Amino acid sequence: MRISEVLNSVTGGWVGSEGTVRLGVTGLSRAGKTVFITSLVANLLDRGRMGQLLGAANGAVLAAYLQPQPDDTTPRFEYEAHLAALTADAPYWPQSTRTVSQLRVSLKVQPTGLLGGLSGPRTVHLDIVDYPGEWLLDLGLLEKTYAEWAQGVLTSLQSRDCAAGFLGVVVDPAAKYDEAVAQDLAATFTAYLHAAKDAGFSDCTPGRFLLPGELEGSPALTFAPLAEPDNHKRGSLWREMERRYEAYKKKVVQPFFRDHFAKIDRQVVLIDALGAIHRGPQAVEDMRGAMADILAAFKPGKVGFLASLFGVHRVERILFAATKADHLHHRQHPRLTAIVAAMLRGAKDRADFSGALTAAMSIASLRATVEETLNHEGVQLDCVRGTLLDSGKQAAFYPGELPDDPAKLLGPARDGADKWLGDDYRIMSFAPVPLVLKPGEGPPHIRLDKAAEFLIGDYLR
Ligand SMILES: Nc1nc2c(ncn2[C@@H]2O[C@H](COP(=O)(O)OP(=O)(O)OP(=O)(O)O)[C@@H](O)[C@H]2O)c(=O)[nH]1
Ligand SMILES: [Mg+2]
Repeated sequence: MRISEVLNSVTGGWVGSEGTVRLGVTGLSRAGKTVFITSLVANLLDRGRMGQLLGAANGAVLAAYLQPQPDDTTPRFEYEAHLAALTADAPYWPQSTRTVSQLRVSLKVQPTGLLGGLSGPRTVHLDIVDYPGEWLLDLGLLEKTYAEWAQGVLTSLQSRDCAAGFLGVVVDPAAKYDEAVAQDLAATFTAYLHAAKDAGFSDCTPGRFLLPGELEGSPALTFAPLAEPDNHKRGSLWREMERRYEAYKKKVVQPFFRDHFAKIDRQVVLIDALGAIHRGPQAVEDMRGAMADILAAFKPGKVGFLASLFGVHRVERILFAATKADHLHHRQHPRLTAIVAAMLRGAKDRADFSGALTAAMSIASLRATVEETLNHEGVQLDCVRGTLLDSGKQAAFYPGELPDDPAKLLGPARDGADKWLGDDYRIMSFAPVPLVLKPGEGPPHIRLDKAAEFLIGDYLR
């Protein structure tokens, strides 16, 4: 541990007039992490649209600026490139990102309140860490042996159509290890994981099989679950698979937890709830499962276990934010939030969670639509209008009416329905709009300021 980390753990992040808060930003792929961080940072640098972030609204935040990040070996979040994409004359959404990255924003804060005036300004370093939600799901592997993991996976595969290819590969786990067989098994297992993810399943471990990055083809990513044979002698296929599974835990999962997860103070989990609602009840139910799995990573008991391994400290606040709320007229936002809040409650029950402060919200990191009410055959429809991503044409769009009572969606999802009764929920892909920003204004958003207030507001007063 470096001296600064020791000091941080003793002082809660404050050393003299400087403090550090680490904000983890995660979510499954395409949830909206990159757009969230880019817009958050732009709106912290220019705070004209951050009225709900108290420290920005009351002037306690005197200045904000980008600084070199503290971790020399973590890639920097490519803020400038992503912002350039979103603010180009013909704006476009940033590229998909595949690894962990980090950015430091430093804020100069003059504390307000009774005693605030007595102390001088202090500096809050906000270290934002972007990492794929898929990596969090690997946490469970640390507690499981290869035999336990393999048995769990093989059991869940039995009922999944997309597993037919992998289950069709017949090998004798007790046979002598053969690299060609190992590679074939790993390839068909990886193909299964991709198919399972596309079908909306969330329990797709090992997460790095889906996002291998520079580890592609390495032995730590060339294994698959095998039934435990009575006899697994040295040199058997089973033994080699076990060894690679342990290498995956040690060389891939542990470093992620030690270097990134272990240091997070505040966490936002972004979820594309509208996308899941559009895909149907099974996707919604699966999202609830994924939220429970993600929340389980922050369970006090689990954190205790990890702390004994890596010195993990407790995450104090977790926000579950439904992204892309600009696809809905604001009249429906409370309903979207209620659905996410109900999913969060379900996830909390399943994760047996009582730890950090949690909240649910609907946000749009970058607003790409305007609202419009149309009269359709005598009925008023609350629509959103934007530029369609495919055709570049302007269109007004009515996504359908979310129910008042979240149980009307979550009930059928839990009961295994395969489509919604009655209403259908549609979704459109909108392109970002060309922006004309006044001095001091960040990009337009919906409730990004409220999200920031929940996550870091207490540091900025
Ligand atoms: N309308 C709208 N679309 C959004 C918003 N945020 C994200 N999107 C859409 O969601 C897509 C994914 O957003 P990203 O921020 O790249 O998502 P990510 O989680 O970083 O995705 P990966 O890097 O692939 O894991 C974007 O390309 C947009 O199409 C938003 O605030 N409004
Ligand atoms: Mg990204």
